[in-house]
Amino acid sequence: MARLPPFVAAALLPLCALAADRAAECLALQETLHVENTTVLNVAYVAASTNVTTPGVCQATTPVTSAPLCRVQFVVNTTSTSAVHAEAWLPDVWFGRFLATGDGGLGGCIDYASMDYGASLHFATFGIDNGHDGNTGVPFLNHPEVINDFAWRAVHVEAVVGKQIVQAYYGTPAAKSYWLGCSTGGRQGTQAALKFPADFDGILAGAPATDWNHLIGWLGMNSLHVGGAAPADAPVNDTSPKFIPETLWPVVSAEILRQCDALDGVVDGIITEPDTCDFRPEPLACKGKQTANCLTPPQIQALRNIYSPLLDVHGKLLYPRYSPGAEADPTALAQVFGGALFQYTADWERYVILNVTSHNFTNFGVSDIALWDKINAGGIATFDGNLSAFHGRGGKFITYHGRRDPLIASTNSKRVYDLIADTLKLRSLDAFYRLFLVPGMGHCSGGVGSTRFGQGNVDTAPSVNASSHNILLALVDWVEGGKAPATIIGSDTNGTERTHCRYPMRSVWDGRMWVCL
Ligand SMILES: *[C@@H]1O[C@H](CO)[C@@H](O)[C@H](O)[C@H]1NC(C)=O
Ligand SMILES: *[C@@H]1O[C@H](CO)[C@@H](O)[C@H](O)[C@H]1NC(C)=O
Ligand SMILES: *[C@@H]1O[C@H](CO)[C@@H](O)[C@H](O)[C@H]1NC(C)=O
Ligand SMILES: *[C@@H]1O[C@H](CO)[C@@H](O)[C@H](O)[C@H]1NC(C)=O
Ligand SMILES: *[C@@H]1O[C@H](CO)[C@@H](O)[C@H](O)[C@H]1NC(C)=O
Ligand SMILES: *[C@@H]1O[C@H](CO)[C@@H](O)[C@H](O)[C@H]1NC(C)=O
Ligand SMILES: *[C@@H]1O[C@H](CO)[C@@H](O)[C@H](O)[C@H]1NC(C)=O
Ligand SMILES: *[C@@H]1O[C@H](CO)[C@@H](O)[C@H](O)[C@H]1NC(C)=O
Ligand SMILES: *[C@@H]1O[C@H](CO)[C@@H](O)[C@H](O)[C@H]1NC(C)=O
Ligand SMILES: [Ca+2]
Repeated sequence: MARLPPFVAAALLPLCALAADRAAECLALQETLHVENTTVLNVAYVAASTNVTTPGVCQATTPVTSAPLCRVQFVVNTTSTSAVHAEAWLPDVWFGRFLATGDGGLGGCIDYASMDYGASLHFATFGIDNGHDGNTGVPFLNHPEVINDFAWRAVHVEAVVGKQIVQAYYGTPAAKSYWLGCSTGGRQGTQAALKFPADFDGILAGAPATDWNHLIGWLGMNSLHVGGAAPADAPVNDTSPKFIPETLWPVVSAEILRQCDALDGVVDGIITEPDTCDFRPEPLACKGKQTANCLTPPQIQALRNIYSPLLDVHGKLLYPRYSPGAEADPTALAQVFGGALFQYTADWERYVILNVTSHNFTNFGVSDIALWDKINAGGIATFDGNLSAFHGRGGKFITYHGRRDPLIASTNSKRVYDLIADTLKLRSLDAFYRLFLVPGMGHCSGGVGSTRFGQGNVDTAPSVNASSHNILLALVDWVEGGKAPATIIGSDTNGTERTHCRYPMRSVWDGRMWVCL
C-alpha cells in the first residue's frame, strides 16, 4: 500500500468542514490566486461525478469520477508570443501529493482521463495543453516559442505554477511531486528529468517518444515504404505497387506469428521478445498463378524495409526497426500504413522544419531527417543519457513499453536504457531507473495479454489496487517508502495476470509459468 506522508492528518482536517465551506474556499481562488504570468480563467467546485469537455478544438468529453474536487482553469504566459493553458483538479480528499500529467502526439489536448485517474488516487492533479490548442503542427508555423513550450518549457511551467496553486489551496506545499504521461507524455517526463531534475521526485514515463526527430522521421519513412507519398491531409495513395491493402495485413500478421509466436515457448498470439523475431517475408510471395492472399515483389520489399532498422547514409542507426507483430494493432493501419504519410511527419517537416504550408513528400528520406537533427527545434530530440542530476537528487524514474506498440518501437526504450547506462557508466540503473517491457501491449495500453497495470490511460484499471499491480502506486512506494518495484503484475479484462519484467531481465516460460530471468 502507498503510505501517507506524515502531515496527511493535518491536510485531511478541512474534510470535517461542510462541503459548502470547501466549495467556498474553491471559488475564492478566482480572486485570491496570484501567480506570476498566470491568469485564472475559471474556477468551479465539482461536487459530484459529471462530464467535462476539453475547451478549444480538442473537444474530448471525459467523466469526472474523482469528484468532489476544485477545478481551476488557467493560462500561463510563457513569453510575449506563447502561453500554456492548464487545469488543476484539487480533490477534497488529498493525500499531500502533486501530480503533473502530460500530452499525446503533437499534443495540445489536456489529458482529462489521466487527470481524473490522478485525482481519484487523491493527488492534486494538473494537466496542460503543452502550449497550443489541438493535436496538429499548424500552431508551430513561424512560432518558435510555441515549439519551445512543446519541446521543454510547458512541463516546467506546469510544475512551477502547479505547486504554487497546491500551496495556495491546501495551505501547505505538496510533500512529493510526480509526473504521469505516455507517448509524448513519456518524452515530456524524460525531458523534465533531463532539464529540470528538481521538478519531480518520481516520474512515470510510458512508451516515451524519445529521440523525437528520428522517431517521427522513421514513422514517415514507414508510410513511404508502402507508397504513401501523399501529405497526410491529401487523399490516401493506394495506387502504388508497394501498397499493401487492408485485407493483406492479417495475412502478414499470421505469417509473423507462424514464424515467431512459438519462440517464447508458448503459442498464444504474443511474441514476448520481438527483437528475437527474424521475420522473413519470402514465404508470402505469390507463387505461380496465385494472386490472392499473397504478396508481389514490391510488397515483399516493402516488408523488408519496414522490419529493418532505419540507417543514415553512413549506415549508422537512426531508429530501430518496426516490431514484428505490432502491425496487427489497428492504429498501425489507421496512422502509418494506410496510404497517407504519417500526419506528424508531414506536420513537423512543413510547419517546424521548412516553415511552409505545403510540400511534396515523394522524396522524403534520411537527408530530411538529417536536417531535422541539425535544426533540432526547441531541443526536441530528448535523446541524452545524462540523468546524473536527477539520479543525484534521489529521483525515481519508471518507464514501461508495450512490445506490440504500433507507433513507437519498444526496442528504442532498451536503446535509451543502454544509453543512460553507458553515459553514467553504470552496469545497472536499478537504483533509480526501471524499464518494464509489456508483451502484447499496444501504444500505452490495449493490445493482447495482461496490459492493465494502472498506467493511467483508458482501460488500464488493474485487478488489484496495490503497488504490486499498479505502476503509479509502485512509484509512490519507491519514492516515499524506498521500496523499488521488482516486477509489475498486469491483468487482462478477465483477470488473467502476467508478471512483467524489468529490463535487462527477460520474460521466460519455465514450463509452468512466466518468470523474469
Ligand atoms: C498574458 O498575455 C495576454 C496577451 O498578450 C495579456 O492580455 C495578459 O495580460 C497576459 N497575462 C499576464 C498575467 O501576464
Ligand atoms: C458522460 O459521458 C459518458 C460517455 O463518456 C456517457 O455515457 C454519460 O451518459 C455521460 N453522462 C452525463 C451525465 O452526461
Ligand atoms: C514570466 O514571463 C517572463 C517572460 O514573459 C519570464 O521571463 C519569466 O521567467 C516568467 N516567470 C515565471 C515565474 O515563469
Ligand atoms: C487505491 O489505493 C490508493 C492508495 O492506497 C487509494 O488512494 C485509492 O483510494 C484506492 N482506490 C480504490 C478504488 O480503492
Ligand atoms: C524554420 O523556422 C524555425 C524556427 O521556428 C527555424 O529553427 C528553422 O531553421 C527554420 N527552417 C528553415 C529551413 O529556415
Ligand atoms: C502514389 O504512389 C506512386 C508510387 O509510389 C507515386 O508515383 C505517386 O506519385 C503517388 N501519388 C501521390 C498522390 O502521392
Ligand atoms: C512530387 O515530386 C515528384 C518527384 O520529384 C514528382 O514526380 C511529382 O510530380 C511531384 N508532385 C507534385 C504534385 O508536384
Ligand atoms: C552530466 O551532467 C552533469 C550536470 O548535471 C555534469 O556535471 C556532468 O559532467 C555530465 N556528465 C556527462 C557524462 O556528460
Ligand atoms: C475473456 O473471456 C472471454 C470469454 O471466455 C473471451 O471471449 C475473451 O476473449 C477474454 N478476453 C481476454 C482479454 O482474454
Ligand atoms: Ca508466444
